[in-house]
Amino acid sequence: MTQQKVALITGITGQDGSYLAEFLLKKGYIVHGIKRRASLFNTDRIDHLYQDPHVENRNLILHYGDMTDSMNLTRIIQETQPDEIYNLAAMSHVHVSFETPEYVANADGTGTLRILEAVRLLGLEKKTKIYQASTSELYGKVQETPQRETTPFYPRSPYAVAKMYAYWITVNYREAYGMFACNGILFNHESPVRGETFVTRKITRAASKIALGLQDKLYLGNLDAKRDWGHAKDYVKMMWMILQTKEPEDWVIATGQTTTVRDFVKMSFDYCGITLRFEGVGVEEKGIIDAINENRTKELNLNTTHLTLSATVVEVDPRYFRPTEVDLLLGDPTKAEQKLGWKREYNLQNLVEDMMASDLKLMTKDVYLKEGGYKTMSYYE
Ligand code: NDP
Ligand code: GDR
Repeated sequence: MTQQKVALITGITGQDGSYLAEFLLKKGYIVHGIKRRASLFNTDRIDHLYQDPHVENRNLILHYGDMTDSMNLTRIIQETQPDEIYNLAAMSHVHVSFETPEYVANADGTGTLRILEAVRLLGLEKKTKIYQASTSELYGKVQETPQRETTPFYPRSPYAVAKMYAYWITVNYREAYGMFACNGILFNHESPVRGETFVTRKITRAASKIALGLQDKLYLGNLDAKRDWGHAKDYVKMMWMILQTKEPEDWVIATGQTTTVRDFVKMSFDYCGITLRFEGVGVEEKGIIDAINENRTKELNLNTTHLTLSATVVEVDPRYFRPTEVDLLLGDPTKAEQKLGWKREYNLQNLVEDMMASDLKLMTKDVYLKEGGYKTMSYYE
């Protein structure tokens, strides 16, 4: 009988961590995950995978930990003796990283060093393979498009600079100590469980709420930014494939298509039967309702009677502009497709549909609560 493989996922409570945990459990892995202590439950995304700690032979085991605590990380790695580590934990919000630059350097940059060094100190260099969650943000200011493994980096945020350190320390440990350590340079990937403050989820939640009569307007920043958006489900599969190769290498994972934030907004509202026209430039720009497709709104059971033609539902708010922006990301996944046979299941239209269907379902619950006379109450009332 072959022994069950053991994986350790940092950032298991995040978007990618939850999809990856599910994927690895289906493959028969024992999955250990590191979660942070929080004052409220923070395991929503993996609750469906949860196994009662009182039951024996569990395949999913959670450990308290933090990327800023090397003793904790070393102990967990020693106890779990993983065959594969997926280092996904990070403060991953680019805009927030301008507010917390030192913390980001510590958690996202030095945190990666802590993992690599723990594996080395524990003498696990030849056993444990390491996947590092690198990012298309490394390309930052456009040097070349499409961006591929050989494109020079030009990071544009404290987040990207910290991730650049993490990228190179991963390469360095591979070259210096012969470790199987790889970077997946992943372009933006989204899903129904994407964090609510990333632009795609902010848009799909707001479009759903507006169509259901729960919200009037959506405020956004730079509508001209272009991103290469894929589906997280397709991307976590690739993380696993990267660690199954013979030689450790770095890989770009992308769709090869780029779209503006503005077009993502249009596609999301379109899903609800609402056609948007954009008028004005820069901070004056507004998304105005042009037409409502009655058939579509009926089919989706939407309450669009509150929307009038010519109402403004999207406005630009400069508070969401970044001190330095990444204008254009467009990846070239040729290496991954040709050498690993990676194929995506989702295109952008499928991604928008998946996110919108899920958010409409979620927000419909709020409509029922509102209609039932439920009011939000403070704990202290
Ligand atoms: P999320 O923000 O959804 O998840 C991040 C995870 O890291 C959460 O589990 C979070 O815990 C955890 N975390 C944050 N700080 C710490 C810390 N100090 N110690 C321990 N855990 C911590 O990110 P994604 O799932 O979207 O991304 C996964 C990784 O991939 C990240 O490293 C991100 O930078 C990178 N990446 C993401 C891309 C994307 O488009 N999604 C593209 C390219 C790279 P908690 O739940 O408690 O907050
Ligand atoms: P990004 O994702 O910065 O690319 O990082 P995000 O969704 O935050 O922004 C994408 C683009 O949309 C513009 N934008 C807005 N962004 C947010 N969050 N909120 C807004 O209101 C808004 N309006 C416009 C942004 O300026 C930007 O150009 C994500 C994260 O997952 C990183 O961890 C990961 O490394 C990269 O993707 C690849």
